[in-house]
Amino acid sequence: MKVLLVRNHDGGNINTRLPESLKKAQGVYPPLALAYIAGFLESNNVDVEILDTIALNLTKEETKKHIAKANPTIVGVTSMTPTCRGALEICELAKDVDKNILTVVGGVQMSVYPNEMISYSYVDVGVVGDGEHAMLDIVKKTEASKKVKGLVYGKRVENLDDLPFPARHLLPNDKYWCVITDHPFTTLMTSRGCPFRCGFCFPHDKVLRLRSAKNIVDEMEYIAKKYKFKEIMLYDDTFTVNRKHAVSVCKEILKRKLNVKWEAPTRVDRVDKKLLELMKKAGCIRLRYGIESGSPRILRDMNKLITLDQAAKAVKLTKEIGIENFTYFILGYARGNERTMQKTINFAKKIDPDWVMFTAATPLPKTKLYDDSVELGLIDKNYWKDFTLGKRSDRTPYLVKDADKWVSKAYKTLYLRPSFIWNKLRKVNSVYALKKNIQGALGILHFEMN
Ligand code: B12
Repeated sequence: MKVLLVRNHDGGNINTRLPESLKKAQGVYPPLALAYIAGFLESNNVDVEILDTIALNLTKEETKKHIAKANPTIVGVTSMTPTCRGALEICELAKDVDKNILTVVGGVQMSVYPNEMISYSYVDVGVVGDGEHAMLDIVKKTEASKKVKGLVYGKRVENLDDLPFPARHLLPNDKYWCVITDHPFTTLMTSRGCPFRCGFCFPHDKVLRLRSAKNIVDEMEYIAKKYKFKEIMLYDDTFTVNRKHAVSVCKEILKRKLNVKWEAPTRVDRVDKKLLELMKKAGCIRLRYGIESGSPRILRDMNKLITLDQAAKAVKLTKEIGIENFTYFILGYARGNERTMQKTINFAKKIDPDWVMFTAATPLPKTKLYDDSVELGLIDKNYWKDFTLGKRSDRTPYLVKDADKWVSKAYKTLYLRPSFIWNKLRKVNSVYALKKNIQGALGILHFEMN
């Protein structure tokens, strides 16, 4: 019995708000969910393989050949809503290879449109929620010649320490790269879930589940020895959401004198001087902050629960302590206008971030932003359902006129400042870093929203 887990190309993710030129320049990140499921299956003696068609840059034909060669009994594929066409493509290909292959789809999209996804004849099973136990159950039933069909609700992993480490040995680790990290890098999660309710974000899991510091640092130590990654990118929603948790992880790294460089996403209202100093000592080199808007009114609409003052202070403090900052902003939010977009660009300029990402607002399904957009008549209430069912191929509209042009303007304003370019060039310390900087710069100069 062999299980093949696949992460496929977007499959015409027409809703990405990243311009093609920057999409190419930003990098390719590991599919951690599949590595978790694979690790769990392996620890239960299941033969498992991961196929990442994005990292390997495979065509549809090559992917089909790969599936045939792997000769799996089960093909499992991960899906988000905007990338569901790519996931469906894999199920179709698998059935083309051998109609007896059991196709299983999991991932966020299954919590959004479960019935629509399994309405496709080539999708046998849809897993809603955590995939580890669900996939093992499916394997066991299939082994026992029991038929599995339809929706399966994954048993929630309450204690994340019980999970084996993600099976990174099944990933093409060298193929992952990121425009801002050193190479090679990997990703790691210290928690799952997020108690906040930002209006633009899919409220996937409100309950925060934390791993113990020991378990996390065991994983860091293990991968530092085995793979020689130069950076670890934490995939948590907000690493410092629970201050005690962040402190305990840092202290454990320091106690073991582990020399690791890591970066993490967090919130501007969840850092303070002492914590930042400790994180810096423990190897934190970069913090990513979602600031999202320079307009207090839009921040309120977003339910972001931060102030501009907090944002400016957090970025300043992070710089003073010697940790790089990466800030995110959304332009063209519902009820926004030229003034709010200009305010956002001005604010970004004012805080002078080390790295910044601007995206045009995308009303993802089951978000407050989507409900607001429907209410304002900006988007059809069945848009995503119809998208999932393959009934429409137009992208979600910009919620404010010319939001794409504003994104282009914002990137150019921030990245093409002489002081910014000079600062980046000053820090270039390798041919690899120079190449990536040039790639990034070309992404901005050739900017075109697709
Ligand atoms: C890290 C991340 C990324 C990374 C890496 C993505 C990747 N492919 O691994 C990057 C930055 C590249 C990214 C990009 C995008 N992302 Co993203 N991302 C996340 C984030 C923060 C964590 C995902 C993660 O790895 N979680 C850890 C794993 C362990 O959990 P998990 O993914 O939920 O997986 C579990 C279950 O879902 C299930 N499962 C998952 N896959 C499978 C497969 C099978 C077979 C089975 C049985 C089960 C199963 O089992 C897993 C383990 O229990 C989430 C937010 C979040 N906290 O979930 C957003 C999130 C998933 N992203 C989102 C979006 C929209 C995108 C983009 C589409 C945005 C865009 N630019 O268009 C792109 C798509 C790019 C692409 N082609 O992959 C949305 C999805 C919303 C939706 N309705 O689908 C989320 C939920 C953010 C949000 N809250 O709105 N993303």
